[in-house]
Amino acid sequence: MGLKIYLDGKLVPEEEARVSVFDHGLLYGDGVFEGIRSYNGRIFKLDEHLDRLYASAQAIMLDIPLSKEDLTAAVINTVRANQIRDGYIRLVVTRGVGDLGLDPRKALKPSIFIIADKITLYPEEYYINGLEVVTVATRRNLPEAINPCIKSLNYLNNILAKIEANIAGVLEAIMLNAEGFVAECTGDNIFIIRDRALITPPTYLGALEGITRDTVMQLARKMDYPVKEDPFTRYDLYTASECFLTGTAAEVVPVIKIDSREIGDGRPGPITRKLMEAFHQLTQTTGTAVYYSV
Ligand code: PXG
Repeated sequence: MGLKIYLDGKLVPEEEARVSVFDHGLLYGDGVFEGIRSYNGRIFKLDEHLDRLYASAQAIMLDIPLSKEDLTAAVINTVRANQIRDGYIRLVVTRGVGDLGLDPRKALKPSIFIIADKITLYPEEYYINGLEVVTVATRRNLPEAINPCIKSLNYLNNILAKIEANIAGVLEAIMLNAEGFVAECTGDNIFIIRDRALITPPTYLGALEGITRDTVMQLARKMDYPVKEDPFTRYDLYTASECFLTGTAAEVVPVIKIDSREIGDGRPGPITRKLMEAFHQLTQTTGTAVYYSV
């Protein structure tokens, strides 16, 4: 499609944007990434995404070879070079080229690439009618093994859960942690609503600190809904009055059926719909400007 890709300091045509078969990002999933949206010529929550990227890199002892300032400029330039207004940005930092052993010390220079592309939106019907999801057998990674707060390139845990969702014929899977508490979905955080209060699992149970999750919590507090980060189980899912998922790609999407149980009255709930609208407003009015006149 003729995209220009940022690769290690240069914008190159997509046909030339290649990484080595010896890159440890490919060989071992050794690297970190972010998925970011731009709306109407502005990059949404860019600062927060970059902070999380550096935190993930810090946790795996990966030195990102660019300052936050320079990386910010690289993201903005890539979006601008591709003339994207409403788009999806994938920012990836790999351990770089090493040898066939997994020792990261052999990979001397991390590689950075940025893809800015048009976004494929989820079908409108899911936002209007809500989503059906299932809980799956694959448990979310133990925080003591690979902490789900690290947004690493190693997504096999999530992919195994996604395969279970595919087999069940639904779009998302709810993953529990090893103790049976609800953790998150394969690429989304989860919220339930009970007695007007939003409840989402604390990240220490095994969830990414989602930027959409944080944004929705802030919006809900402003709208005077109580917000709690509390452990909950499948029982709490089934008996919630509302349920929704959050993520950069999905935004805020209502859930109306879980493991064949109808949630609430089986339609997107009123608080979920208010939050969807508030989130939409925020995406249209805030963010880092890419173009000189937005
Ligand atoms: N949990 C996980 C495991 C994620 O990967 C989220 C929650 C939501 O976080 P944000 O910050 O986006 O609100 C994510 C991020 C995809 C896709 O193709 C989705 C994500 C990442 C990469 C790809 O659906 N979601």
